[in-house]
Amino acid sequence: MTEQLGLFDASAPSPGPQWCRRNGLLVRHWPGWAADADALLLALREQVPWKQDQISLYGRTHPLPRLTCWIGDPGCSYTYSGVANRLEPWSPLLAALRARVETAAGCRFNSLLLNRYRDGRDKIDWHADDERELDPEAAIASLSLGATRTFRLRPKHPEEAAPEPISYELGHGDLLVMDPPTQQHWLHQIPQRLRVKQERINLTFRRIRSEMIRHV
Ligand SMILES: O=C(O)CCC(=O)C(=O)O
Ligand SMILES: [Mn+2]
Repeated sequence: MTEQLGLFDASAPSPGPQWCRRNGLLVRHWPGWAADADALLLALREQVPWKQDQISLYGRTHPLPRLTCWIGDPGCSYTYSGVANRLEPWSPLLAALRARVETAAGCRFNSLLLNRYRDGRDKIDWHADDERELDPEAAIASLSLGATRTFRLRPKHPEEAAPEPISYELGHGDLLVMDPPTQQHWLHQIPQRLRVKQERINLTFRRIRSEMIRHV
């Protein structure tokens, strides 16, 4: 309770994260990190140019089961699951949020993927954020707003690590940082939760490798 109170007092040091270490995995979790989570959720719902992409799987196209938006510094394009994302500029709100997340994570970011899960039917399947554009030396910092959803991690090669999956219930305002080399050894997902009727917005701050930034 004392930790919770500290969150709303700008002069108090913010509580440290809860750490999880396994073979090839390092995760830091700050429950309730964003004291302004309500205002952020309302603003992002309205301000972000959300779109629903189509992905190609085995020659057929399907709508992605969530809405997305890709934000970044100039030249920071990014492709995943065959989807080439349209680059949007940082809004003042998101630029300020990036600075706060960088301070907590201790890492610089040049891009941001936003996901909007309209309800518990929307999801993201098992994957790692290990695309060639991403800097493997950088953390991935994830801020959750809105409905609480389960976030699971499991090793890419279960024979090399503890087989039991790791699970977080990510709530409104939680910050979770996946440090290197987590993306090289572990996968993560947000499974469907049909009983969840509220929406959730998630922001993952990332770093595109400098040699992949297209200077125009
Ligand atoms: O919504 C989340 O918590 C995770 C999103 C994610 O893994 C991604 O966008 O790559
Ligand atoms: Mn991911």
